[in-house]
Order: sequence, then C-alpha cells, then structure tokens
Amino acid sequence: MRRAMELAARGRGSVEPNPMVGCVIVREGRVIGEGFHKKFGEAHAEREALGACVESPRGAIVYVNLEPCCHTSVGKKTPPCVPALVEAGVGRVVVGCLDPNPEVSGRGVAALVEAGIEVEVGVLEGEAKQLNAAFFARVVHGRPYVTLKWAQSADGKVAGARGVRKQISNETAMRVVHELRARSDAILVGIGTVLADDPVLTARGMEKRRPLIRGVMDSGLRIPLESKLVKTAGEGKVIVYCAAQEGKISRNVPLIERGVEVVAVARGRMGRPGPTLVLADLAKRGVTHLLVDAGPTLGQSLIDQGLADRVWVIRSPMVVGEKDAPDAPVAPFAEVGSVDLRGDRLVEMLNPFSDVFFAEAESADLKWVREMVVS
Ligand code: AOF
Ligand code: ZN
Repeated sequence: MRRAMELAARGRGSVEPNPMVGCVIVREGRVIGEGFHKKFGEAHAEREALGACVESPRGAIVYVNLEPCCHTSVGKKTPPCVPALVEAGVGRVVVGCLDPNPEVSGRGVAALVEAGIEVEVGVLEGEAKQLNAAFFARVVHGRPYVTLKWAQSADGKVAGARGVRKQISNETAMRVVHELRARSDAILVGIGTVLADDPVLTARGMEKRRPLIRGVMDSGLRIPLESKLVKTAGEGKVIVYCAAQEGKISRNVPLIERGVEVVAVARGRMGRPGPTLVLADLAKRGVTHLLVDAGPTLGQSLIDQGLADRVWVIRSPMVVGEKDAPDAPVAPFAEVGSVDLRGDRLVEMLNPFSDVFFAEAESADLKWVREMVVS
C-alpha cells in the first residue's frame, strides 16, 4: 500500500481534479505489475497496473490506495476499473480508502464482492485519505484545499520596516513557490499585498499545467487600475472579491472593462468579504488546490477562522532586525515534514482541526519539492 501511494503521488499536478491513485499487483510475494493514474482523462491506476503485469494476474492480490471505480456516468473519461479487475480474475483487492465520489463510494467494493473477489478496505486508511485531502475537500465539502504560504526571517518577520517589501527567501525557494503556483488552480491574496507589492501572481518560468485563477480579497474595491494584476487580466483570469454593499457599482465598470471579474460577497468578520463564501465560489469554478499567498493579516485571519488546511513556511536564516516590521502569522499546527532549500528551509504543517485532516503525513507536494531541489 505504501508503494501504491508512492506511485500515486507522481500524478500530483497532472491528475487534478481527479484523485491521485497508485496500484501494485502482487503474486506469491512478488510484484508482477504496478502503475498509477498519470493524467486527467487518461487510464486509471488499476488499468495501468494490469497492463504492466509481466505474468497473469489471475488469483493475484491488488493493492490500490482508492476504491476502484464502477460508474459510467456522463462525462466520465475512462472505462470503470471494477470490470477490468473482474475480467483479469484477480483473487483479492486491498483498498486504502473508499472513494468519496458519491457515484462510487462503497459501490466499487460491493461490485467486487458480488463478483466473488475478496476485498479488504482501510489499510493505511488515514494516510490514503490524507494523500487525497484536496479531492475530499472539493467532493465532500464543496471547497478547495487551502494552502497558506509565507516566507519568514530568522526573527519572525515577513517584510521590512513598516511593511515595505523585502526579499526574504532565496532563489531556490522562489522556484519552488512558482512551481507550487503552477500546480495550483487558484491563488488568493489580500488587498494589502497588492497595494504593498504589486504582484503579478503568475507561475513564471514554469510549465503551465492548468489555468491559474488569481483572486484578491478587496472589500472596498481599492485595487488600482494600474496594478499589474488589473493590467494582465486579459492574459489570465483575475477575480476581485469585494464586500457586498450599495453605491460601489460605479467603480466596478473600469475594472470590468479591463477584463477583471468583480464578485460581491456578504461580509464576514470585521467587515471583510466572508472567506467561506469566497472558497465556495472558487470550488464552484472547479478549484481543488487554492494557494493563499498570505500577508500577515489575511494569513492570521484564515488560521484563526480554521480555514487553512496546510501551511508552508519558508524559514530564511536572514535577520530583518526592524522592530516595526510585520510579524509572521502564528500557526499552532503540527509539523509533518520539511525540505532544505539550499539555505532556506521549507516547513510543512497541517491543521489538525481541518475536516480534511486524516493523518500526520507529509504531502505529495513535499515529495516533488525534495526531488526538484536535488536536481
Ligand atoms: C479509480 N482509479 O486511478 C482514479 C479513480 O473521468 P474518469 O474516468 O477519469 O473518472 C474519474 C473518477 O474516478 C474520479 O472522480 C474518482 O471518483 C475516480 N478516480 N478511480 O478507480 C483511479 N483516478
Ligand atoms: Zn477507475
């Protein structure tokens, strides 16, 4: 099962919005075939593994981290896996966790049992669910998986004196951040970050894996028309989430004319656009992975409201040494892994109170970061 999950993780960034799935077929203690779901719309892990078998899988044991699918609904891209397993005559299927997709959930297992195949569910279940936490977030809870990311200095600062932008993380960290953007479906910032840094929020220099939606939480519609985000709205979607109120419509016009989508959401705490509504809106647009490039205010508020599933902190050895420089948010979460970024250190933490927290296991993302840094 561990091997199946290791293989599954290789699909990260290419399979979404599908889950990451790996499959290992074993006969008399020997692996006779393995495979994983490589790309959205392409073969599932089970079919890959069956196709790779070097001898007959008849009577063999199949290990797969997610329940094999059995549905044939409209829009489904590939033939279901259960009939393939039945036809191959496998003896036993060991499943990490059930597929939360309501079209499968339990039915895949039932169909296997009905065909006379022995099934065991729940081997390394927590880790199997954690691997696909983002898929669970979207399918079960109708929201994206929220990763909060920031860089902090050795003295816990995220910028220079009075919040003036300061480069804290190193080159390697910047490459990792851009690659994470390339694997995310959307990136969200607060208006404070736009006003202070004027970021463009693209995945510069990285292979474009999917369109990246760029979102701004901007209750009072303060985003400048000359900001890079507004200027590049024609090249990739920009959504400005403002607080619903009357009398602000006129200012929307120039933004809309420049291709920005303005979405008014009901106010949450402190008069800001309610973040849960923003998350629901993003999920409706198919966003599975949301990266929040958090300034200290937005970052702390998401943590305090329990809306951060995962935190990535880049810890730099640099000392800012300015008393009035803004402090990094405080995330009282469990550290699950870290990678040395040639001087800086990337620390991954998971929110144990998240409804998609299942195990203290490092993510598939940390694995590609480790590979990226070595190469
Ligand atoms: C599996 N094995 O490797 C994956 C599964 O459109 P399709 O045909 O790719 O089907 C997508 C659904 O299949 C997806 O929503 C999830 O329920 C399941 N994913 N199932 O048996 C796999 N990737
Ligand atoms: Zn399948």
